[in-house]
Amino acid sequence: MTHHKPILASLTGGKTQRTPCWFMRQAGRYLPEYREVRSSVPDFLSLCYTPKKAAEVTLQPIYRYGMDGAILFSDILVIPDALGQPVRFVEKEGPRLDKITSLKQIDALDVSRTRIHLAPVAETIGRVVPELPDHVTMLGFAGAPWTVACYMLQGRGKEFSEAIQIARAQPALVAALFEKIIPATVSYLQMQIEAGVEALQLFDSWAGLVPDDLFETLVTAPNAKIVAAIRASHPHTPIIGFAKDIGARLTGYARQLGCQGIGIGMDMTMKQARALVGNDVVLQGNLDPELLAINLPEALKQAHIILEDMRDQPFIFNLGHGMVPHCPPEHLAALMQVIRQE
Ligand code: 1CP
Repeated sequence: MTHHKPILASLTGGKTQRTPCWFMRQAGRYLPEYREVRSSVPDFLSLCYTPKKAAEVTLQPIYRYGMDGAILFSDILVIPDALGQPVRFVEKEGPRLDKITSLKQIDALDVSRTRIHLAPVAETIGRVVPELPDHVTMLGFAGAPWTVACYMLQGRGKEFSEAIQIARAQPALVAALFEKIIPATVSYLQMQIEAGVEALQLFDSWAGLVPDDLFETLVTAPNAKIVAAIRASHPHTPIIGFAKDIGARLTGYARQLGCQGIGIGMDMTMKQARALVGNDVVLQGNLDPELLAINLPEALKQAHIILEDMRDQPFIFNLGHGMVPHCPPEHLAALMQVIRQE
C-alpha cells in the first residue's frame, strides 16, 4: 500500500502524486512568529528543552506553508550537552563548548544520561504528532559523529581545521570520542522513534571538509554504524543520510549506509547526484538557500530545473542547506507554489 504521506511514501518505495517537499531549518529566524517565541526564552537551548514552545515552532512552518514534513525543533548539539559537555549559544555568534582535549574528559562523558536529559525532546514530539495535518511526515534527526565531534573538539563553529588536525594527530582520542557519540546518538534517535517520528535525517554537515584518507574512519563507518543500529531496532523507520558536499565520495557513502534517502548539498547538480548513486535511492535536495533569499526569480528558475531533472524519479524537494535568517518568508511561499504546480 502506498502511504498517504508523500515523504513516507517516497522513502518506502511508493509512488507519490506530487513531489514531496520540506526545507532544512524551515523553523527558524527568518519567520517572525519564530522570533517572537524565541524572544520569550533566555537562550536557544531553553527553547529546545521547553516542549510546549519547541512544539509550537515545529508547527509554525507547517501552518504557514503546508510542506510535507515537520522537522523536530531541536539541535544536533543537544548530544554533547546530554553527555555532560555543556553547550551555550552566544547571540549572533553561535555555539560555545569547553573543548575536549583529553581521554580523561571523554571517559567522564556519560552515555546513560542521554534519554533523561533529552526527555523534553520526546515530549515535544508527543505534542507535535497529534497536531499534524494528515499529509505531514514527522521527521526526527541527529548530527553524525564527525559533525558533532567538530564542535566538541574545537569548542565552536566554522572551518574546523583544528578538529581535522586533532583527527590526524590523535586518532585514538577521536575514536574514543566516537565511542561515546555513537551510542548516545543511537539512543536519542530510538527515543525519537518511540515518541512518534516517522523518518530520520542524519546531518553530517561538515563531512565535505574531511580529507579522503580519513573519510572512511570519520564519515562512512560511523554513519553506517548508526544506520545499522537503527535498522536493527526499528527496521521500518526510513533514514535520510545527508553528508554535505562530499562530491564523488557520495557513491561509496550511499552504498555503505544503505539508507532509503540521500540528501544533496550544493556541490553538484541533482542529475550528477543521480548518476553517482543509481536509481534505487530517494534523492533529496538541493536548491541554494542563499539564492532563494536574494534572487527569487533565479531561484524559481533553478527550482524548475531541479523538478524537471528529477521528474518520475524517487525525489524529495529540499534546499542544499538550511534556510538563511535573511530570507523573506514570501520567497518560500513562492517556491512552494512552484513545487505544488508541478
Ligand atoms: O537562536 C536561534 O534561533 C539559533 C538558530 C538555530 C536554529 C533555528 C540553531 C543554532 N539551531 C536551530 C535549529 C536546528 N538546528 C534544527 C531544527 C529546526 C529546523 O530545521 O527547522 C536543525 C535540524 C538543526 C541542525 C543543526 N544545528 C546542524 C545541522 C544542519 C546544518 O545547518 O548544517 C548544525 C551544524 C547545527 C549547529 C548549530 N545550531 C545553531 C547554530 C548557530 C549552529 C552552528 C552552525 C555553524 O557552525 O555554522
